[in-house]
Amino acid sequence: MTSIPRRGLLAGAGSALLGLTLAGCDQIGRNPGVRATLARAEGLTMAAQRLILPRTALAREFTPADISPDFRANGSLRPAGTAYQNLVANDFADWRLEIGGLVERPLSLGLADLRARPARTQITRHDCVEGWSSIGQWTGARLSALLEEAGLKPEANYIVFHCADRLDTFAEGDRGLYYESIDLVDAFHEQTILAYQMNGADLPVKHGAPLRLRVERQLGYKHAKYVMRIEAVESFAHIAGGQGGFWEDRGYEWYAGI
Ligand SMILES: Nc1nc2c(c(=O)[nH]1)N[C@H]1C(S)=C(S)[C@@H](COP(=O)(O)O)O[C@H]1N2
Ligand SMILES: [Mo]
Repeated sequence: MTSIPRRGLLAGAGSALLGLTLAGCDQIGRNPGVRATLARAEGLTMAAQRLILPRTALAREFTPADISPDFRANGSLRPAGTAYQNLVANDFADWRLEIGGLVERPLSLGLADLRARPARTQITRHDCVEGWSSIGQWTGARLSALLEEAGLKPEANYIVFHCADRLDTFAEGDRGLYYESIDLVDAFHEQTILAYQMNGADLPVKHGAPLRLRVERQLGYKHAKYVMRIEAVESFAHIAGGQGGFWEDRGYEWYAGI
């Protein structure tokens, strides 16, 4: 097995051969959770490492002229139940995002708190497995900064997004609720944000208000809308159907790279 030092790989082969941005390298190099993931990957062959590192490359970004005049909405268009309707009625002033699980400092953040955190704006193409694409501009809090603030414990391998909507009204308990999960490579990706704005305005209800995930290197179903709670976990085997997401529990791939 050929294995090469992580630093050399990130600084040398990483940026030169794989086109990583320096910012992306720094981000990943600084984070303890990602360092741990990469440390585990040190035992992998160079071929296997090359499969992991290109995932830090950026998804294509577009110009304002490319924005779709009518971005499609899909899946849940408005969560049912009075709890969510009350949040909408009050312009989400009472809404809070909980960040917990395997973290040192659990967080509870309102929209004003999120707007005060490090942000990113990007114009990207959303690709749904059903065969349509739309281009939109998203502004949101960088997930990496929030996870650094909360402090991931070393055992954390995945970030789970728990949503407000029950997409399957026949499934029992948490099996009917929408949820998603990503690994730490995607969680610390430069373009992975929790968007509170779309095309320069507050995120509309049909697109996931008040907060939705943008994980630009993956297909549409990974982009959880109506995010209420974020949980760092070692494994997602104990959640709902155990496959890491609402659609994954129904046969979709967990890693939906594009
Ligand atoms: N909470 C939640 N998130 C979700 C869905 C959903 O039904 N509920 N649908 C997914 C699918 S399949 C797609 S294509 C996108 C659609 O996002 P949009 O409505 O903003 O186009 O959201 C994804 N995230
Ligand atoms: Mo989708």
